[in-house]
Amino acid sequence: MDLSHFPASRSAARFLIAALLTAAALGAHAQSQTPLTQPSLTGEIPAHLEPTTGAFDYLRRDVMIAMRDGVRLHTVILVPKGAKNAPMLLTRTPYDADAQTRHQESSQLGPTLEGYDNPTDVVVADGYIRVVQDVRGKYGSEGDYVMTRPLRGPLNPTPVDHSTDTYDTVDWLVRNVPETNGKVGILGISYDGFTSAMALVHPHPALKVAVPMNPMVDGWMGDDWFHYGAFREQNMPYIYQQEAARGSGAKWWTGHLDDYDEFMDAVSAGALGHSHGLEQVGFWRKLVEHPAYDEFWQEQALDKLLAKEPLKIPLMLVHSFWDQEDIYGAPAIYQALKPKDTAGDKVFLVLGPWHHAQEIGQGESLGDLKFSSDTALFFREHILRPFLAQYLKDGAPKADIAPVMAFETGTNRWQRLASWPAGCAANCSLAPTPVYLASAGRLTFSKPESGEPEFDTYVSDPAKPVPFRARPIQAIGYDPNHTWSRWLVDDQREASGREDVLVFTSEVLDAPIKISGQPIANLVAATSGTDSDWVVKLIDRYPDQVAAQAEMGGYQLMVAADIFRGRYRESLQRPKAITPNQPLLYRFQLPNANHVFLTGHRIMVQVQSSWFPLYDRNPQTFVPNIFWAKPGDYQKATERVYHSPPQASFVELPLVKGE
Ligand code: PG9
Repeated sequence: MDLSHFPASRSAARFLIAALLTAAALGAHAQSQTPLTQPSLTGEIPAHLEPTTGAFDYLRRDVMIAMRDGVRLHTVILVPKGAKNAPMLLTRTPYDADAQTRHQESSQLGPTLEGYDNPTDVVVADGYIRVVQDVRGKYGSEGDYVMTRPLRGPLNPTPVDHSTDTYDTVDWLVRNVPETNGKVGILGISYDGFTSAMALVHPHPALKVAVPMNPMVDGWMGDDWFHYGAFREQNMPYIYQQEAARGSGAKWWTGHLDDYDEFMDAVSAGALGHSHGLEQVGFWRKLVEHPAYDEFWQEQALDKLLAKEPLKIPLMLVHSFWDQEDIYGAPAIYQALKPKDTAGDKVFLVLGPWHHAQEIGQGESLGDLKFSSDTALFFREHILRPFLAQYLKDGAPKADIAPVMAFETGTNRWQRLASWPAGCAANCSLAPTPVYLASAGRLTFSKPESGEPEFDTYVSDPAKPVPFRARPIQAIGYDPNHTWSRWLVDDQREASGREDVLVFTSEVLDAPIKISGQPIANLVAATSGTDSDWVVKLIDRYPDQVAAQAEMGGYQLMVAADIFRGRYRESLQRPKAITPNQPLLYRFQLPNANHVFLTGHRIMVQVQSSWFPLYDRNPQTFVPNIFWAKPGDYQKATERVYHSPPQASFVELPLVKGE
């Protein structure tokens, strides 16, 4: 044996040799005593590994917090090391609190949080204690999961909802996190924006501020599930994955590259769901039972519910103009709550040029659109950060932000506004102004005249629905190779070349035109069928050549667009067959815009009858429930869009005058 590596001193070497000899003797003895057996080999993975986190700049605590009904919710608390009197920022999520607090395995809080839902720079810079909780029934939390669980009441007979769970959580946090100053803010995006808004109902006294970003508010009117009754069938995998398992185990399967083919082959959304066993999932059964705007939807529309509650804590609603998922929610809550804010110090609104959730990422561009600066960084640094600090950090100054901070697209500048819609800070007014669809593809500010052709026509064929974007159409996804997030800014040029899309274009503008608020589609249309969808798209048509950005030459940018299911023309609650070939008025609001059509641009309106496969196909034959339409129900229809003096179709623009 080479002892050269052992202790240098002689006595130590002697001691070591003696010890080795003794051990060998003992080993020989043991061998002679015991019968021959297999050598034992124990598992090497410890029952529990205690991470050594001495180098970390934060402490992590995983706790189970008991709610009033005894159900315990898994909650991750990340405390910056050395924190004292620090405020807490809470998010309540169905998307895995563990994953949201382990985006990267890092010893630093920033990279750990970087990702969904976390305005990381604000959290880190201002030393917040970050708290992320699994909602009941998902991931580490106990209890039953219900999709966007309604408030206690007719739809929820249990004693618990997101408002009570927030209350109980906040109560526990202020008693059990020694590093806190006792002030809690809640924020989150989308679903987590919904849970943040739910926290406004009977808030705990320690809850000082809420920031619902891109919240899901009314699943039927214009957020995730339907838009005016047209079903967003590309969300079916989401429903499956969200409810087929408590964790992330369930994956939707497909046999197609192109979602267009997948949904065409299935025929109806109901049939596709059935082929995937989706009826095992509770929320899917509710969806297919409630295709109309009945009590089920009305009684969980959060804007309507919040309108009935006292306004107790300040909130900032964050909205994205090109939100591909929840384009309805934030402005709807704003409209519901603003009248209650008599002192003007509680309801704040931010409107940015973003896709869903882009405000926590890069905000210099969206698709081909460029905004001249990082608008998302500006939001976080100059709007969100001081706003949160004002209510949560001891001694922080009042934030220097206006009640409405709105980015003006086209000119690319932030505006400070007193309310929404307002158009400008002073000396201007909003004048709802119709821009008329006219014959020969014209769009004019003057009413159509008699003697012109009375309508334009096209054939809507459910066998060839208009794709909502260029094929092959990806499934919804958020990886870097997914472009779903930016589809609302896709160039509409391809659609405008189709026989089944009507296009109306203004003259080249010789002065800028500014709109601020919700344009309203006012379509006088007839169908040869007994049901029909109507899609109206308000578009900024760029000049044929754009000097500063060549790829924008002739670009057709949607500024506001939506779909309306014709059967709900008279009542959103009770669908009715359409009388064939009769010109009828379809009037519906488009999403909010704060946009300048610049000199040299044109205003364009496109009309079509499908937006597939984001929205399910209307069979164009009236059936009681489109989820269960049969192949034979899908029929071609001849559509007419009228532009005669007594039957003028137009888009009412929220025009800003006199700025
Ligand atoms: N838009 C997603 C969603 C919200 C609420 C319900 C269902 C889906 C989300 O991003 O969370």
